[in-house]
Amino acid sequence: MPDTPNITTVDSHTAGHPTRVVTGGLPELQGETVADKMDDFAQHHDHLRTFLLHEPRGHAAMVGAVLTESTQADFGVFFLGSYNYLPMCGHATIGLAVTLDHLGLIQPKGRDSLQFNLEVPAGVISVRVRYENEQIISVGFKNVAAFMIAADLVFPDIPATFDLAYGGNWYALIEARSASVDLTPNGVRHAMDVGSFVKMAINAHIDAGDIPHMAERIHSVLFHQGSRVDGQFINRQLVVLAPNKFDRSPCGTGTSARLAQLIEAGEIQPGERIVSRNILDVDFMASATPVSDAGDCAKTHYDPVIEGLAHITGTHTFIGSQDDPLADGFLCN
Ligand code: PYC
Repeated sequence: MPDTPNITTVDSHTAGHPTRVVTGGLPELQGETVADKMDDFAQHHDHLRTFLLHEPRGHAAMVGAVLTESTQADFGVFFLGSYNYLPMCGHATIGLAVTLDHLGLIQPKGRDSLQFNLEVPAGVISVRVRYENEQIISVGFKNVAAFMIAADLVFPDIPATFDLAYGGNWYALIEARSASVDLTPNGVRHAMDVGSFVKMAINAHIDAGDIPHMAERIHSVLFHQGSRVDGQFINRQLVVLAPNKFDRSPCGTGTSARLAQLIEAGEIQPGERIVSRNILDVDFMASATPVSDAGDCAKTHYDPVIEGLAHITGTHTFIGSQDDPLADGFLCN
């Protein structure tokens, strides 16, 4: 670890999942777009990702958000995962909005809502923050378009039928009971074992070219269970990202992919507002409508709107020292 300036962050959680927004101390990043800045960070400063997110300063599920300037939107941000970089992250977008408010970078000034645009590596999205008595009561964002790739895929080495969909990240979606996954805190260990095995197996099929229209590897496996209670569609879900990592929140990009799947399966109507619930019983509200002009793309695209809330958990000044043998961080699987 070279000499590290003090890096400051504001930390929050969105329905249980952490977001560490970097507010100062990073080297200047080169590049015109946020995606370029993310590439510059990945090429030249990746040790700062592991410094900030891995143990002993973080953990496998920690997500970082680097706030940048943007030439296309009010703010720019790219997302750091403990293993990778994310083109989009829903729970972290909600965490970022609450952090911008905490820092005074957005202010209600007597209004009951405000809106700003955010450039993320996957595109420009719009974010609406709602207030009551100057306190945030919800953060909604219109995500990048979501779409289905394929339904009802069956491969002999994969223990359940699955669908593939995009919602800002690439997902395999599996009905939880069909894979004997229990969507409760006690079911997490088993879900991570099944999910990480399935992710590896599907990516091997994608690498081998066995799945038409799918060139990208999937990021995550989403286990879901849908029901209607008094007419309200409740989508309970758990997203597995890695063998030691699951999304504690209902997952913004995962919920977006799930909305495309539900509409295409006729289980919900376009525009219908559903509950997307995590295993901790904390909810996002979500809906999606078909995109009026999806260009020449054969798949129907949907504009998802996801709403949730985050809470500030603290602020940090991280100090790196050259004689720390674990300055670059570590993770145990
Ligand atoms: O909320 O989109 C999301 C997300 C992706 C990875 C962790 N959270």
